[in-house]
Amino acid sequence: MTDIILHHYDLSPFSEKIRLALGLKRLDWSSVKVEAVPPRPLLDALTGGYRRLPVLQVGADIYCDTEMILRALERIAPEPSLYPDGEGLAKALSLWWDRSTWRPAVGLLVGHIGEHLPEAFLKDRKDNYLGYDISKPAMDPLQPIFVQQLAAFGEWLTSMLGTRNACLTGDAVSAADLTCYHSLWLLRANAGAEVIDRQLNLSPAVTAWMDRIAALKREPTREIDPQAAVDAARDGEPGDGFSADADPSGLALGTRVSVTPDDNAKVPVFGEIVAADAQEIVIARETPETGRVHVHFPRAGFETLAAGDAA
Ligand SMILES: N[C@@H](CCC(=O)N[C@@H](CS)C(=O)NCC(=O)O)C(=O)O
Repeated sequence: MTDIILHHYDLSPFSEKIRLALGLKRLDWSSVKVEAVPPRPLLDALTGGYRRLPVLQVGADIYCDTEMILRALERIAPEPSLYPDGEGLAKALSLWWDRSTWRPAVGLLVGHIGEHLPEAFLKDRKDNYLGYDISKPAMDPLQPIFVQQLAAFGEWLTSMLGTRNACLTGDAVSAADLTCYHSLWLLRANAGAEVIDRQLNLSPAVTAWMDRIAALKREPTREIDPQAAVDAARDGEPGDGFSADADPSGLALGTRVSVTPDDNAKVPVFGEIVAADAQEIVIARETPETGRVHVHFPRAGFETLAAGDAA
């Protein structure tokens, strides 16, 4: 099989979610380390400008957003499944968690280590990603709110673990476990587990569950540079077998569209639809560096519109 390449950086919690999924499925993978602050010209050439991380690549197929990446990994290696209790609960829980915990988690993180964050990082996150100021002076007055929110959600995790035993949706690890773990991991990795566990009053059930999830992690098989990833795309033939022609809004294959996240980092990616259904859209793009690539996005959390001849 063509190499699985993950574009990521160490302290990216969304990337940690995928590193854990690769571990759960015991897949070998190649790592491309990306700068935490753009520009990232070679990654942009692959994605068409989608600016968030992680991004997964298999040859000339590029997968944006962790929801899409998990779907791709499930296609590559169906067992063990990321959805042992069905997709609906795990996906709904994941979307809620990612969206509800991101601001309090980032805010609390800044409360602990904000003085070490470079000016360029803060400016980029405000202007191009989150749209709000995450500097320490802006976040410090809000610390009580962040603790309140995360502590409330922490109790919900305890409740889920109490009724479902080992994991959040049942006995086996699902995508929901990897998602609900990742923002707590970010906080513990930066501020110390004891500090965070105490501050958020995390129960023994939650901390024991976190230890079980952490044990899944699998290191990459190799590090490669971004140019090697671009070469892999250029040498590859796009197409991973997903070929649906079932866009729920009636967009036809071949239509030129823009695909844009609906929450943050709202950079549109342009291309022609090559496959679509209610869960996934794939658009074709071509650049001299990469050749023809297929870029895959989830539908939930993204907006697709016909783009005419724009961009
Ligand atoms: N919904 C996205 C969110 C990804 C996300 O926000 N990732 C963070 C890093 S953990 C990011 O891209 N931050 C801005 C950046 O690194 O440029 C997903 O599930 O992949």
